[in-house]
Amino acid sequence: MIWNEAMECADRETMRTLQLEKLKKTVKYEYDHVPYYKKKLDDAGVAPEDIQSLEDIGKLPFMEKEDLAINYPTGLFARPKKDIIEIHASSGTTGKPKIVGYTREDIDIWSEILARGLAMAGCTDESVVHVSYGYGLFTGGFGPHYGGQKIGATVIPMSSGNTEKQITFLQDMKSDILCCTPSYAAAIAERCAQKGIKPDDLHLSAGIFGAEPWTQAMRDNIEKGLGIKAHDIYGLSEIMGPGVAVSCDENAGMHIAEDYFYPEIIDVDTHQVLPDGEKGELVLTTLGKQGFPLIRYRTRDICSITHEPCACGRTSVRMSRVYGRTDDMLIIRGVNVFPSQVETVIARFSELTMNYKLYVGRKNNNDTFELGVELAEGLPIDEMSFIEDLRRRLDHALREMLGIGCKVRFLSPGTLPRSEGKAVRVEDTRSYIE
Ligand code: DLL
Repeated sequence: MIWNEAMECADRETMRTLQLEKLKKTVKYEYDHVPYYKKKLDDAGVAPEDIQSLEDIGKLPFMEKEDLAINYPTGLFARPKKDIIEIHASSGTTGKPKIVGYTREDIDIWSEILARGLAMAGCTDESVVHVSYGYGLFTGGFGPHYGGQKIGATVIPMSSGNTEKQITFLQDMKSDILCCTPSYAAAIAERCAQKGIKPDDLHLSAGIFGAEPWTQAMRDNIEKGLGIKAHDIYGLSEIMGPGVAVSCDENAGMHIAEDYFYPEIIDVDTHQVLPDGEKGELVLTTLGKQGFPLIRYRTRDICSITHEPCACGRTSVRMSRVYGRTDDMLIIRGVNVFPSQVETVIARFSELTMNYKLYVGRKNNNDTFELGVELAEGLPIDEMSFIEDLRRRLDHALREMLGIGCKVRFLSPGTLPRSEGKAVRVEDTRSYIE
């Protein structure tokens, strides 16, 4: 079901006209209400009146995580405290969290975009939405909570953790939509399998998974394990939280709620705006957000966008899956490595599970790079030749994908801790050694 046809299926000209109108307002609003932003524009020699077309957005300076840190905790809020009705936060680069504030209008926007996203997963007022993202300062819980309520569904605010209880609720409350991180969905599926609970014993039809990068292979795994259709949901606290973009049944990228968020893809080095289809860093501008608007915010997330209309009927711009973050990118012996590349290789081996961890360190001034990965159940692990052959094939595939070698350690099933929120896939000890 399409929740808001007027916005999700608008023709390009209508959308661009609306976006320009909202962009002009946003720039003027920030200029008038946030002294730091006024100074930033003045220093750049740009005035709000200089924005006469959508392309003029390129004249505006970028906002970055450092701008948030400088203005900690609420220096970038555009509204007085009495108008802010909710606060969330996520961890910041400098150790201080990034604090974000919402007015009532902002919560309405958040509810609206999540209603759109949940509707993409088939949610109606008959649905039971089981939310296993953490509730609290993290935005993962409250976003789908508000969206589900807006649709009129029954929302279960489970929060994360206590997998046994999660499964009991899923079964007894006949939940049909599950919201959590993909790694937690995989952990729930694994636990169900261990308990002999089959997908048909659950009532789930769809899941909305995000907050961390995941591969198509991981998606296949979860869909099979829980007997559902998996949707990808993207967002970040600074911009709103989850719901900035959600994938529909076509599984062909995530529809950005572009009447509220204007996307650009830039080249990380030159900062030039890239055309559709090219991978670069996603830069987002909020359109209409009141409490904490952000203009040209550098997300650090790497993806591409396309304006091609989708087979589902929606015309909204779509972003690809997130391939990684510029700051997640590991530089090992001078080579750029993303954990998602390793995951893609692992997925090709039926002998391996998706439970893995990368260990990066330094020895004798050389980077060390090791992969710990759990083996599937029931393999002839006592046979030397079996393990040797597996190691040889995996070494080769990793080297081909990454361009560098990676030492492999096979782990018994169940060795690595299961994540209930965002999975920690990398342990990089290099900075501590130096
Ligand atoms: O993770 C908001 C969220 C909650 C999104 C629940 C989706 C579902 P933060 O904690 O501020 O907010 O982290 C934002 O998480 O910049 C991305 O690097 C990453 N991220 C979020 N969604 C996805 C996704 C929430 N679908 C950061 N795929 C972002 C890949 C994602 N990475």
